[in-house]
Amino acid sequence: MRRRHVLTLAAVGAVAAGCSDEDKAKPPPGSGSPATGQRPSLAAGGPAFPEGFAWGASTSAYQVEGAAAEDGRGPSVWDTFSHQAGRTRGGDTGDVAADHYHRVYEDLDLMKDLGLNSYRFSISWSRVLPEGRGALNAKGLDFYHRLVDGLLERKITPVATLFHWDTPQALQDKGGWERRDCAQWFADYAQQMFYSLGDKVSTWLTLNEPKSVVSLGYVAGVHAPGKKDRRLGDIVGHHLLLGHGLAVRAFRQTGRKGGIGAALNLSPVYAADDSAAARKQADALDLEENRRWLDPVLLGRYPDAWLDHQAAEVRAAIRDGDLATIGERTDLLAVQYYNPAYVSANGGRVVRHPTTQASWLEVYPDGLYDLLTRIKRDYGDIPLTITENGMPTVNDVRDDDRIAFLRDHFAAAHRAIQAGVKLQGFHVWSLLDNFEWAEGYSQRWGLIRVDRDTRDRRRKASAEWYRGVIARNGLDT
Ligand code: IFM
Repeated sequence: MRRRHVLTLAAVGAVAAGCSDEDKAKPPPGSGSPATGQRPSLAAGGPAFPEGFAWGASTSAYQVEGAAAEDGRGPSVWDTFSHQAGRTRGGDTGDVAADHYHRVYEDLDLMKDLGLNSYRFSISWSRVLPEGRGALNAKGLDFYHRLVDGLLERKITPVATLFHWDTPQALQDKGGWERRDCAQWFADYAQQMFYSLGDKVSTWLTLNEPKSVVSLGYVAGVHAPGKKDRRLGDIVGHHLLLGHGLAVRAFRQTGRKGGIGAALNLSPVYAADDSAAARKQADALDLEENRRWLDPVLLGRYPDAWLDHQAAEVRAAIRDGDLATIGERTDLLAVQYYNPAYVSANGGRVVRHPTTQASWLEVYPDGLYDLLTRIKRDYGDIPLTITENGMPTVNDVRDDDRIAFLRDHFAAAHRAIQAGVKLQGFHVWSLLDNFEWAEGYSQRWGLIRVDRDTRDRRRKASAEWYRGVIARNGLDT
């Protein structure tokens, strides 16, 4: 059953990736993919998920809200960056995005209609604090009250992310995350949110994908703030983690009920062949992709092998006591999985599976199983929730490729639950077609289609299919 869907998607992706059938059929060497015996039992139709499983969808503020200059919102680094010539495809910006700010009730009804019981969104720091610090902007905060109240009225659990890449420009002008102070500015803002919304929001995520901020914003320079300086990026990475730890501490100090954790994008890393050299490269890449984020947050330390390779400036940025802060106990880990990483003996990346319109998104659902079971094995039984997984499709509303993709990833998640992983939810990226950063509006990641001119919404086939999954709390046959 599962295999049929993988092949459906593979056929779509292979066109994009130029893969041969022969490549597709080959199991990846060293993949660690689960043995056949670990497949889910297909009771009464298809695999059923645990009672109370959170079925959700995710968005982020800059990608959907629009209303960039309304009701006192201050600019963020993404307003600045997207308005610079040549930064985004077609010069697209998030000025209007999916116009969610104005259509929030329509979107809430769409969520209800889908049957979602969880919705993960992010708060625009510069909407609630136009200067990044100081007095709250009441009108900006009101928007989040409307959103959260609307969710609760519809029995949808709000999951709020505090930082999804949109650093207030006013703080960036002072150095932003390059400055250690930014960690405290972030924790102060977080505390204001816990006090303002914490009687209604009980699940908080501190940072979204700090790895992407470093690799795309500071190494490749293709995301805001558009710098190309690895050392600076690694310092920023440390300050982000420090901000996470300080925000967790602030959460505990407020005495608010509920849980808090970080949202990390993680990739299982595989050696592309059986050689010792390839395995060594895979260990090195695993440090960058995974352990450099997981170890400090969950174990309160950086891996020695990672630290050993850091420049003196980066090591100097890591001060006594920082790791204890970063390693503050969290209540959950939000996992974002899109793709595996294969590495050859010479350190080159190898693509083993079909890709999608987003060329970096190599489709390998078993990678999700490997990732989740690895977290359990190496980090213990912290509750996990998947806060992002999905793909862009070029089809309009007949997005059968997205259905196949999601079905295979849900099945992998289910196998992980059967293997004992404490997985509590799955949030599809994304609820709506939205502003895909440097790719602008050229990629459509939503369950709901958003017309580029009118912003009218239309449910895609995947939305209808997802509604069925949620209703039966499990997959179909
Ligand atoms: O759109 C992004 C999101 O903002 C962060 N994670 C990956 C998604 C797809 O690229």
